[in-house]
Amino acid sequence: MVKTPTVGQEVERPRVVAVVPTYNERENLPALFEQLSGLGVEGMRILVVDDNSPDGTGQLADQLADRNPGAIEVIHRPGKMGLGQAYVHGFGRALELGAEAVVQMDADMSHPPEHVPVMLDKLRDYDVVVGSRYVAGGGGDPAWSFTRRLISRLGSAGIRLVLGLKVKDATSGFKAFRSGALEAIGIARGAELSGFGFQAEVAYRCQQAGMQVTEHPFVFLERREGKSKMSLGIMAEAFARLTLLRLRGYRRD
Ligand SMILES: Nc1nc2c(ncn2[C@@H]2O[C@H](COP(=O)(O)OP(=O)(O)O)[C@@H](O)[C@H]2O)c(=O)[nH]1
Ligand SMILES: [Mg+2]
Repeated sequence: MVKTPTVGQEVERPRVVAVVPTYNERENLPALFEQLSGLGVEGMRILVVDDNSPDGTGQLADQLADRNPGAIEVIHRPGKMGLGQAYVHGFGRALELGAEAVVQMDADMSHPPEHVPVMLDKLRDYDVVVGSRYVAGGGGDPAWSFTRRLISRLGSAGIRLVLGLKVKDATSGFKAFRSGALEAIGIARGAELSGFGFQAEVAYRCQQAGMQVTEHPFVFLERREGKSKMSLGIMAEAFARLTLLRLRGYRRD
């Protein structure tokens, strides 16, 4: 931890910020916090971005923050504004805090925390490390049905085609960034897509900005607690919007 003196107080500058958006993740947050803080990553702060979860996740996060000063910080937003916007908000704060690296992960334990140290190590050689189900050693939840697998594969393949994306796991929301990469894509100015489309948009913007991107294999685990917020409507909208994003990208080239 680097201590940065400010007027009248000392603010600790975290080296790594793990941004975790939450909406009704009461059952998952304590375990995630415990696992992440048990990794021994030096100077890591967990930044919870809660959208006023009706189940009280925000208050629970506050309690964790009170008990563990400096290890966890909570952004409270007034209502549900979508996962993409929550990440934009959290990334902006992480850059403001002066972190060297930023980790992006969901609160529902789908992204196994034990991969975080390796992903951070790989940032020595790359600007962005994408946790990937579709490189050797990675995979979908073993409990997924054939249909679920097919949808995931086709979705990713379709998005890669639409965007001309080199990353194989186009919709992965498990990533590590050098802060410079988030600055290079101007993330603080916002994102066009939400939901899983946001993940593809960020991967595309990193590629367009000439960032060095690698994929790190992991096995995605479906949430055991709480409910998923994915829907067919979200999927269709994401495809339409990503197509527009690509067309605009062409025009700029
Ligand atoms: N702050 C915030 N977090 C959200 C919102 N929607 C989803 N999340 C969180 O984003 C992560 C991924 O959501 P999830 O429903 O698991 O998506 P799925 O894995 O694609 O089914 C979880 O940590 C959710 O709690 C939202 O509107 N606001
Ligand atoms: Mg999930």
